[in-house]
Amino acid sequence: MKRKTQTKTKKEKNIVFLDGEYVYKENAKVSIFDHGLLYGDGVFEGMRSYNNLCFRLEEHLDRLWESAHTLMLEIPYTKKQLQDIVIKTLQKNKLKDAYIRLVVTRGSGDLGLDPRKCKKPTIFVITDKIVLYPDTLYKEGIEIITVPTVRNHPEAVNPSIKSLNYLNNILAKIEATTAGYLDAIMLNHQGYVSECTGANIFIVKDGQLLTPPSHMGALKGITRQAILDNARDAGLPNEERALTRHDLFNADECFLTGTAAELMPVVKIDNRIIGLGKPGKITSKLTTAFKKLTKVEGVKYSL
Ligand code: PXG
Repeated sequence: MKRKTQTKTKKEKNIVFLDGEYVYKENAKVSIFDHGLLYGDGVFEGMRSYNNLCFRLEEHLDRLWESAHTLMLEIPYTKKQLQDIVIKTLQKNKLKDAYIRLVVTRGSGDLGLDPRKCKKPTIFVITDKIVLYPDTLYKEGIEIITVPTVRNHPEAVNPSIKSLNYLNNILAKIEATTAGYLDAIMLNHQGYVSECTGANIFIVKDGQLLTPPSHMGALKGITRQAILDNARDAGLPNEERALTRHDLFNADECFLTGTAAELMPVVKIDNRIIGLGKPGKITSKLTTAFKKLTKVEGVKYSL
């Protein structure tokens, strides 16, 4: 009996990478003086692996580097080194299918917000089993609302920076969940549609696939790009275009995209039924094409 318990505990121990070392998650500690914690000063990526293939890992690292560059945060590894660290963390945890969180903070400093006080960035990688959304949401589609909190102005905190400062999105999420909805559509400071709290948004109108351009306040999502690539490959007309709430309400189809959710059909927005009120045909085709892509695109690893 005792032996059985021990084996189980050992098997379940999760290993994370933290500042050059692989440690058990209960031993992974960062300082309360870390500016990632004190100020949200840092960047991150949320990634996913499918059957030993880390989906578009290089693209995620490119985005991480771009976010860090804007914040003048120097990552003390090469992209290749960080890629190897991600893969090694997955291997150590024997994860075929995983959710991966890669975080780079400004590091530990004093209580002033001047980043020069922080001598070296804190870097960690967490890998874990992926928690999937219930199947019914994909089959039936979800209902979401627009909320009062507007997306960050690009000249304040540019939404293209995937920073640790998610308060803008969290405020919108609170507004959605307190109203009884799963997610919120955020409008930008001009009233145009930007994105959801952790996902990009697409519509289909008259056979054309449309999504807001990043300068309207959308993160350049890796899934978003994969969908645009698939549409281009399939000859499906597509465009990055400014969208209003009116455009959403009168769309034939609507769906959200993100690493965790993949493609999530949307069937009602602010009480208006979208299209036929059920997941659309093009959404379904793009879902199939995306699933295919997750089988072939990325960095392969063995366990
Ligand atoms: N917009 C925002 C604001 C995001 O945070 C996306 C769009 C979609 O981007 P990707 O590259 O994932 O297609 C995101 C990504 C989570 C979680 O735990 C959130 C994201 C990614 C992974 C996990 O809620 N957001």
